[in-house]
Amino acid sequence: MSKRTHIVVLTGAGVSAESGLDTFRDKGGIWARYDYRDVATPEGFAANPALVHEFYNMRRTNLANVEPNAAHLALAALERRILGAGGAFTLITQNVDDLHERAGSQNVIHMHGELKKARCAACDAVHAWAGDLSASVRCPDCKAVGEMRPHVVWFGEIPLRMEEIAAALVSASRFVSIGTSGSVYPAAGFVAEVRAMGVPCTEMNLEPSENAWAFSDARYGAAGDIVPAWADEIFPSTLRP
Ligand code: BJW
Repeated sequence: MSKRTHIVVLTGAGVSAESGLDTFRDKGGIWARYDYRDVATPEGFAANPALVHEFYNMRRTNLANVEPNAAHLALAALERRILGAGGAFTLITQNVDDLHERAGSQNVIHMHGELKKARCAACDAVHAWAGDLSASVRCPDCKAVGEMRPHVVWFGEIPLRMEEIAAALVSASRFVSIGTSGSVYPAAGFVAEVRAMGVPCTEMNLEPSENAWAFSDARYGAAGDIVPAWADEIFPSTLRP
């Protein structure tokens, strides 16, 4: 393993599908049941905060009843092996669940936020949040009532930690996208940025994504099958304790 090895992984909802969390755009997915304008835009939240709180409360509750799957575990094991060999590993996720952390991943960039955090729109403080949110909740910091919102990135808002992501992308020696439809920007544009620097880019998904053309190679199948197999190829015996 060369010291210059830096694997940058981008994950989307498909990596958590086998854990039992719904994806957004698959048949019967979240956007088949909810209009994204109602629950995933600042305008939707302003118009009907109770609906948005109910949507995220339900997803926070669901999260307590699921476990990381073989893909999450393989990524955490691969990170340990690569760091142990002196390489670098960056895991960027669009997911708001905490399954990568629960699988043991050490450094996860949640570019679309985290279900288990809440943010005060009045003072901007971010708090760990395990229970329900509602319009009557008080900010633990500034004590404002009705200002707490899910710490997630809605359409029209700027994703989080973009400077760290940009730095990771320019130093990547391989980019791997797992379980994302490639339909939401800026995440969907990462592959083109990295490919333009001549870096190999691999797509792993159930089916070709909307930006499949931009990758140098692809593996199609369930993340729980193809991610552990790939991790073991990159670093033989990754999955042995
Ligand atoms: C499996 C599997 C298994 C299933 N194994 N695979 C026109 C052109 C370009 C851009 C725009 C435009 N108009 C507006 C925009 C910008 C907009 C955007 O991209 N819109 C598009 C819809 C066109 N983007 C934004 O507004 C973003 N902000 C922004 O651009 O700010 C400007 C800016 C950026 C940077 C610098 C400066 C300025 C914000 C986007 C926020 C997205 N928020 C959401 C909801 C909030 C979080 C939450 O509630 O969870 O994030 S939307 C939703 O989509 C969620 C996801 O993170 C995101 C991506 O979805 P993902 O993960 O790809 O899921 P799916 O369901 O789409 O795909 C799952 C895939 O898995 C499928 O392909 C399956 O096949 C596969 N799969 N089972 C492997 N077992």
